[in-house]
Amino acid sequence: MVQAWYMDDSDEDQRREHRLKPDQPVSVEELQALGVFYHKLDADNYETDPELAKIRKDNNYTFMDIITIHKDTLPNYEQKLKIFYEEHLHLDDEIRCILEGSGYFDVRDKQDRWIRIAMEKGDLITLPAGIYHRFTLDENNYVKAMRLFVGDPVWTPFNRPADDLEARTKYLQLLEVELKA
Ligand code: KMT
Ligand code: NI
Repeated sequence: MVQAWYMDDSDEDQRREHRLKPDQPVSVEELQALGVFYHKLDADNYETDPELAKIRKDNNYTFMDIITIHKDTLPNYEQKLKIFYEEHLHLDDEIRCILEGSGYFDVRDKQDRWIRIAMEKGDLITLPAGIYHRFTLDENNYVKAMRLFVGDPVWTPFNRPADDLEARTKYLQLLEVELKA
């Protein structure tokens, strides 16, 4: 099962775990309450995996590509890593599945605390439009990930503060509904 935990606020290397002491783990159910969804897939057979086919069909994820983040293969590697780690949101869901390697997605909880989600091979995650988040490689410095999208992809990040965007206000409304439910 995917591991997630609350982060410390030390400014040491972003690629380290940054666990609190004592560790404060976060469950898949707690992630769900933030609108973050997790699935485990068969990363070795993703081209023929019926579960992935179903997720794509049910959610209309018509677009799919693969991004490899490694210093020798990704153009403007250092710059891209900086952009990925700036706190931002998108107008659409961000859907990623790890095919090789690993990395961390950090998301803000309702109290604006950082949760670190350790993503490994076969982990698929959906971050809802409007959630503040960021991504970093871990100390393995390598990830190959599938990106899914509804229609023509738009990867534009809106760095925080982006509180006036409709995607943000809608996300906050969604959280409120979930809180009351
Ligand atoms: C993003 O948008 O933050 C990324 O694509 C990060 C890399 S996907 C593991
Ligand atoms: Ni993003």
